[in-house]
Amino acid sequence: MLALFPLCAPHPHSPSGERRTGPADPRSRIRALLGACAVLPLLALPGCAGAPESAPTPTPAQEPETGSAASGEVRVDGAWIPEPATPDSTTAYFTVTNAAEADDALVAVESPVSGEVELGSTTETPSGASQMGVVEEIPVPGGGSTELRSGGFHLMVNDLSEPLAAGDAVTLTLTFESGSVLDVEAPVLERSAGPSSEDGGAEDHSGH
Ligand SMILES: [Cu+2]
Repeated sequence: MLALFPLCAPHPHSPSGERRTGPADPRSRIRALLGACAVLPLLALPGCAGAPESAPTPTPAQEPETGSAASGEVRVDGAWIPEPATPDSTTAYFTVTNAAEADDALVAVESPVSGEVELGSTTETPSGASQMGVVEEIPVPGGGSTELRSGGFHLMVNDLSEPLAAGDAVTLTLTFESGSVLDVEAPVLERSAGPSSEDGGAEDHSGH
């Protein structure tokens, strides 16, 4: 074994890939085999080391892709729509930020896929039950922000003109009291994949 050991290192005179054409010498054959053994793991290593960077490994903790838009002092981030649980309606969630000093409010929303978008609010009654209703406006304080989420303010996207599925995107046109109007592209995500609710999902609005 000791006599063969030096042969394990790549042989300077026979680089890998070179094929010997001379008479079959059992020792050179052994050398070629051992050379291949020694070189192959070295070649494999860079591939292994590079794998974590190049391979797209989905991490569950990663926030999904959501929509953003800005107009004047108002901006919208984290816009998404849960995949509809019923064929004709769903909800929409996002966060509105108001950089102006004066208070503002979201007063109207339209979408090409919806016959009617309503502004909704879910509140908790003194007895602890949650109660949903339509509101005239969703206030956004000056220098502050308002999060539309499951269990709070939200949009009800009613009368869907086409079936929506995860992977689609919906344009929402938001009109504010200040006069700002902005279009935000809200992706449709699986209900459990949404970012803006504590339980990681969307509530059922079929009771509206
Ligand atoms: Cu609602």
